[in-house]
Amino acid sequence: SAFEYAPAPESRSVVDIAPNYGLFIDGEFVEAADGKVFKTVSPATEEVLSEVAQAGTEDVDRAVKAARKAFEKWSALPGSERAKYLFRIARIIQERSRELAVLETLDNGKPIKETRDADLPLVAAHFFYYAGWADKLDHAGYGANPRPLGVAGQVIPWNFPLLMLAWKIAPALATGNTVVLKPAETTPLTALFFADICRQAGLPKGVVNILPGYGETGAALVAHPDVNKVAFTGSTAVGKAIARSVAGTDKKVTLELGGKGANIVFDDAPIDQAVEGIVNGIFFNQGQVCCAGSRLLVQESIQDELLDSLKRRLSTLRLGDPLDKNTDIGAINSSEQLARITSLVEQGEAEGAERWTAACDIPDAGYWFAPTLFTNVTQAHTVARDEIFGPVLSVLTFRTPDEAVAKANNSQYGLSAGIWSEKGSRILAVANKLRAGVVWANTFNKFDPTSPFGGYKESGFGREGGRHGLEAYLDV
Ligand code: TXE
Repeated sequence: SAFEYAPAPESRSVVDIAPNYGLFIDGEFVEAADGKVFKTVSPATEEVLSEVAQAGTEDVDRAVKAARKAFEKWSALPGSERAKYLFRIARIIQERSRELAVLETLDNGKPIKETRDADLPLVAAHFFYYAGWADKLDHAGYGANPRPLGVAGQVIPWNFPLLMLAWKIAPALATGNTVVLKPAETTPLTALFFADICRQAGLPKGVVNILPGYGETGAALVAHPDVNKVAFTGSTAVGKAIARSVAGTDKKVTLELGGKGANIVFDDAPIDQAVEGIVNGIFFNQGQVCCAGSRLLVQESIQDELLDSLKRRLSTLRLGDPLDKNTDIGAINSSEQLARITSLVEQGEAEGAERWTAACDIPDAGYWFAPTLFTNVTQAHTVARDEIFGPVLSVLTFRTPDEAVAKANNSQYGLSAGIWSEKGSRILAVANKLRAGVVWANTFNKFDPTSPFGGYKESGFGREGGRHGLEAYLDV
């Protein structure tokens, strides 16, 4: 390789690796220029997991410079060479997936069942998928020389820390860009573990840089004049602020923001299957999912039957220790997020929606919220409009397919929707009228690296995943 090869460090256990990471700049873990650190806690126990260096403006500058320098050589490598690094990273992720799953569950609070069976396999799949593209770009209809944009500044949230990193980093590297990524302040650990994987894979220094920090660090990264591409996943408010901050520049930007997905159940739907889909749609990852099916639209004639089955099913969900393999509902990621959920639920009650909450034992320490339903909900209710980002489902009814479509589309967001019906013709007709980036039929929250993902309206713009995800990182 044209680069200095960084030797692989000894493989270490999570216990050794959780504490006290530095920033990852130019292939090394380093202290912040001003020496600042912050603590990350387990949301399930409130115990401090580790102290992590906190990147300031000077560190952002250092990291962008490293990425810029690395860009010259990285972008000039043949795609087949970049592919080798990505395949190597994908394989190491698979080999170390147990450590990564445990660390993700510790830092985020989500059940180990999910990190093990959903997050980690998807993360590896994403790297394998984009590794496969790296040597085919010249032949994919982009013209003879599709060009990378340069340095990508990427800011990600805490709900799928490692998966959002994969969505951002894999296509950027495949297309020859270099990266400075800021993980969310409550979940920096797996991104830093990933930095170690980059070293283990011998990735050239400076191609990937990881800067833990708060919103100010993200804002400094987005505003840095030598960043060419901004990719953000997070709240709609911050997404709008980022759009404003890059508006006067030549930076390209993709935004993946909030959602209020409608899960539409018709009277001919297989009820048991629909109940599982509704549960998966809103209680997967405690509902902290941008494409969650947080609005249930049920055809009036089956409302009672469906809600009875749903409540019975919710009463069987096990809430508790996220590291227990039998746990269904883990901890809410932070005290701030718990406060946001609690306040929106109180508002729902105050506005007259009817609340039902599954009976379960809530641990003494940590941040928890029991599975909750609202019935008697109208479209004007806050719980039918605002993203709650918690295990809270708002139930509305409809009589005709047109009414279902109108209600589903009556949202500032347009990220996801689901349709449950035995009739293929009905599914296709309704799907075509929904203004949502993804529409699932007789399933929900299914992801695949080959599918583009992104929103309509205030859910953002641009697509990640699939062939479309490459275009966000190329000039053609
Ligand atoms: O988001 P923020 P928060 C929604 C969800 C949730 C709400 C608030 O409804 O309840 O947003 O969550 C970084 N410039 N989603 O406060 O602040 C921040 O450090 C640049 C939906 O956690 O948007 C973190 O890394 N970056 C969502 C990331 O942005 C800034 C996932 C997201 O945090 C910044 C998360 C700034 N000015 C929340 N301010 C989804 N689409 O999946 C903060 N950040």
